[in-house]
Amino acid sequence: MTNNKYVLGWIDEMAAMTKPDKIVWIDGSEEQAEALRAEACSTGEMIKLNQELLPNCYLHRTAVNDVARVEGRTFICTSKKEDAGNINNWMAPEECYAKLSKLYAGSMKGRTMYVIPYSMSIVGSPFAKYGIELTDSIYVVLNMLIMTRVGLDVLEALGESGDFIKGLHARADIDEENRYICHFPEDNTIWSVNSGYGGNVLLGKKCFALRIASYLGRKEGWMAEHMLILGVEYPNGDTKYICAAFPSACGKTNLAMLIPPKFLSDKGYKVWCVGDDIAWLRVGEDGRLWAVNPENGFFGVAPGTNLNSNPNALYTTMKDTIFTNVVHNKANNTVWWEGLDKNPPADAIDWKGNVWDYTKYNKADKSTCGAHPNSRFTAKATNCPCLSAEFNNPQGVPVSAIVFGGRRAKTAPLVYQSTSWQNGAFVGSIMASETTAAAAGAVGVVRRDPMAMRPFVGYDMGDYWAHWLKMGTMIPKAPKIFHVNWFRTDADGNFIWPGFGDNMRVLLWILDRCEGKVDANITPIGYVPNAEDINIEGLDGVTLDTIKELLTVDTASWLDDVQNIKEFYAQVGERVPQAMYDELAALEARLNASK
Ligand code: OXD
Ligand code: MN
Repeated sequence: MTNNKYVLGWIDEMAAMTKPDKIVWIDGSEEQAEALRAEACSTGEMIKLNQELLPNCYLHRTAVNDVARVEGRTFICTSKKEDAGNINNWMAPEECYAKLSKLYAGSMKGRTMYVIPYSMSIVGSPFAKYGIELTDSIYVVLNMLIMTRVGLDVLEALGESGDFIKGLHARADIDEENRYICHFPEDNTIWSVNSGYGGNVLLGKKCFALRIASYLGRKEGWMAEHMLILGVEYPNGDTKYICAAFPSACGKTNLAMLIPPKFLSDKGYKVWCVGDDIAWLRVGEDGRLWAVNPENGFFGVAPGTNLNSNPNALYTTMKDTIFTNVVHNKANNTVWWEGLDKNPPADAIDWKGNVWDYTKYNKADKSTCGAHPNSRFTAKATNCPCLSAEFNNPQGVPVSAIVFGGRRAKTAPLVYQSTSWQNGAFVGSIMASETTAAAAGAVGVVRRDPMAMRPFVGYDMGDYWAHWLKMGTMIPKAPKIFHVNWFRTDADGNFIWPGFGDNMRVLLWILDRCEGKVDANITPIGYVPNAEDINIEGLDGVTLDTIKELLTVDTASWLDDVQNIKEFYAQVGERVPQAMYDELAALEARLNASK
């Protein structure tokens, strides 16, 4: 397959440790993929679904103890602890290699090691980075075939170079006590063991495209961010691009595939999805910031996806999709999940593989769900009805606006604009979400999740902020930076803003600001719209007064937040850039002055 001595030497070394019976190279062909699907079905690893209703779709169940990313068992292994920082778990590289080598030893005996050459972004693009994942799981191979660009052209593009990310994954015993997701950014290496869950084992995604890539981006002068990318097409055919970062459960996939309200689509407005999870950003020769989605598919959360919340996602999953941990509807051999529709199947198997009685389902008790709350679909980007025509453009798309967002019941207004790149980076650094009454635990507890990257920065968080500040000096025509909050509630805890497709109204204000087409009010936190400038045409129950309420800046709750931010900055530690402290002090002073 290749004569690359770095590739071959490394595979020999890993095989000597894990001792597979066989080594199989994945070539990206449909014939090989089909043979692997058949093999996975013959062993029960996957179930072939109704091929008339869901062509080329399969169902997989993970082990019951293995259903999500495990932040507590995720490590950044830099030689110096302080380079991993206080927010990450750290282990010394030699200690980690030694510990995990024992877990890998002989773990592939009786099994096959698959060699997956893959590219994040289009092979040959200035953004592209190559990886090879070694795994003993067919499920991983089939997911990687959807999520990344796999094939022999990657080996050709790599040539004789040793510049690739070495990923090793072994299922081992799926033992949660010995589950490790470890990153060695100084060695371009990822080791994952004892898991079979996507976020821990599809090494191109969080491990490479965020943790290792953020480290490389700092070294090489670019950025790897936990951001969706969407294009807003105007009736005259112009398209403007927005990147947006939200913590989990804040609707990133929904925003990326938004359907505009009817009065806007009637006029010719459209939204195009470039990506729903990860953006790689580089400064272009024209001085603008350009973005690609390095992935080739969507690994989306199934529950809650339906014809109202996200029809585009639902259509995307109707062929060529692997469903993980959803309900199996035995009557017609299809799938179901909570929030899909109001017709739970009567003859059903739950995500654990047990008979599921939907009449026992109680919304407040997650253990009665048929689908795991983090059940997923792995679906091809090219099956998405609103996929951008620029998705495969190796140069990416020019970014007009960066949007941060969180789930805040009171503090953050519907939208505000930062006053500069530095102030925008500060707004990103203080991003947060609050727990709601819907989740177990205290209401209103704030979790700070800077740039939605808390679990994904492959080095010290303070250094990451410094990199953001430095990038600002390298982009002559930098995007404007905004913050949105779709989740403000009234006195009874009801959401005030309708969200979903109506978020388009806010995106249009954001893009108007980028073009200098609309004025705004300066407040202590930044620029807030004039209520009249958020278009409420056709919105039921939302008046100008509602918008005014959504745009208020409550000084007292912001001053409380400032105290919480100070605690968080102290936790991030010594490497928080002085500029961030200056921004924080200036914010506090402006809030006090406005009392
Ligand atoms: C996540 C995901 O956990 O995208 O952020 O799966
Ligand atoms: Mn994500």
